[in-house]
Amino acid sequence: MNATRAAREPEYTPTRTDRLLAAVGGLVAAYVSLAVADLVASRVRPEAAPVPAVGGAVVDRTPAALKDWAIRTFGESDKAVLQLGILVLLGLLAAAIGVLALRHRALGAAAVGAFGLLGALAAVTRPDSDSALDAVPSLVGAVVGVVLLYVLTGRLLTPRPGTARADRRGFLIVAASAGLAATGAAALGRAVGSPVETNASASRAALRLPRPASPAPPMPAGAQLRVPGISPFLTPNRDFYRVDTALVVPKVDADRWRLRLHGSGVREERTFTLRELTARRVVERDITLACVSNEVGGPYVGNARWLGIHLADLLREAGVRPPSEGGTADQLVARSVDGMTIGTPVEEVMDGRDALLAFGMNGEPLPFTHGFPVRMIVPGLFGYVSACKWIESIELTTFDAYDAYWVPRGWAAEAPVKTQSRIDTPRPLGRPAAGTVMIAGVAWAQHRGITRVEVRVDDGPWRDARLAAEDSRDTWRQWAYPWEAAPGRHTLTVRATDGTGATQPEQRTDTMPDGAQGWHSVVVTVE
Ligand SMILES: Nc1nc2c(c(=O)[nH]1)N[C@H]1C(S)=C(S)[C@@H](COP(=O)(O)O)O[C@H]1N2
Ligand SMILES: [Mo]
Repeated sequence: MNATRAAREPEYTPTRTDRLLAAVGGLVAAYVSLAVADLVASRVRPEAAPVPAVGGAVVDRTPAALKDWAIRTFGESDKAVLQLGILVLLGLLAAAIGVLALRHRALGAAAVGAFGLLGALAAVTRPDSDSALDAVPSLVGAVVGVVLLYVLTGRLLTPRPGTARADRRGFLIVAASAGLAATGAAALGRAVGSPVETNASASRAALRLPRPASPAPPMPAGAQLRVPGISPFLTPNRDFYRVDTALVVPKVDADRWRLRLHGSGVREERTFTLRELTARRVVERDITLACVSNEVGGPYVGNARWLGIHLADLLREAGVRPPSEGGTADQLVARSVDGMTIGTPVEEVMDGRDALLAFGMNGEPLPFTHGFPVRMIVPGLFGYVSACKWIESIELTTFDAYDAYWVPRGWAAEAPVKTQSRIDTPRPLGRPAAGTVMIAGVAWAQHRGITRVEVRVDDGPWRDARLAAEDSRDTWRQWAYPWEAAPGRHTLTVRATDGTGATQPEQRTDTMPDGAQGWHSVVVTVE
């Protein structure tokens, strides 16, 4: 191999500076290649860009415990951290490939091509990919990267005329021009906007939410306590937690969106447009949604006013009956446009609770991050077994026949919410002044309701907190307790009792496999 190269290229020994430049060349080739791939993807399908595609493949293969750790450690930045990690790794490899290319030009360029193929492979094997065209962004990027690295390395392997040194100037000119061109093209692409995004945003802006035939029952005046620092009873959309596996938020064009209903017990497969759904009997309900990955005292819970239709009506019309009425399907599997699958018990969906196909959230169409155009919401079940965002199909099947996304990853197939209570104020390690200090927060046990909240200071007796008025048993309930605080360090603990009379157990458990339990406490120093 070396002999052939030596035969074709002049005898020449690269210096350390040349090797450093070669590493830079690898980085530039990778950068330009990714920028080009992103630009192409933004024209067709942003999800098919190489980094989100590879990232998605990594997410799907990440052990559940690691994913749970990532979400606990990085919170809602977990996706950014993952993509940053991929970029850093790619950068290191790209630099190494650049150096390799100096020894073997064709092999280095081929290595860049191999990464392009990896991106293409990841893109077409994503569950939401339905076309081989998803390989195109990575492939186009790869071709550009291969050619660029080959050209750049060529500059370092060619002595500048009349000297014995590499053509570093030529290298720098090519590298800088390619880098600038790619950056310019990417900026232009962003300025023009992606057609995918434009159509989706236009369809969302054009959506007029229907008036509910059954509005949310009037919220009792006392549902919202006036205590500074307590979570507001209704969580504004911008503050509502977000948990999902989507590295690129799906931007669905509502005009082209369809919901497919099929499976066991469905008389005849049906497809609905958004217009058909919003023209049905619309209901509005306040429902609290919680994530199974929420640790005791954690932030992954929110309460919103949802607008949608009763899913059970749609199912009954299609011929579906719950198992208790002899129906054959006990699991409803919702699939999303991004390939998520979420399995929900048919019995719960049809037992009369407000299981919704929702299109409105707090008075506006669902935000893209929360599932536009339509998502599911089922009071009393954790999000991962009920709240499919960007839903595109509903299949009636059985728990025996099908495991939804999180089940083979170690999470329970069925997961009703655990009763939880959280101290919002004072904050952990807070330093309130001595005197009357309001201890306050929220407690939730959706569909069972909260009947009692108790607070304990240090090892003292449990005292009843004042409960805010109940909006519905599907929503969380605020609570407050005026504490006569004496100076010093104190531990404040809370526990709630649900509508069945069960009090939260003291013992803390893991979020895995079906949701954390245990009492929340905070330590404060009264001054
Ligand atoms: N398509 C899709 N839907 C999804 C998820 C997801 O990863 N993809 N995550 C689920 C989980 S785990 C939760 S807790 C809720 C969170 O909904 P939110 O992001 O609107 O709060 O969405 C559920 N629906
Ligand atoms: Mo979740």
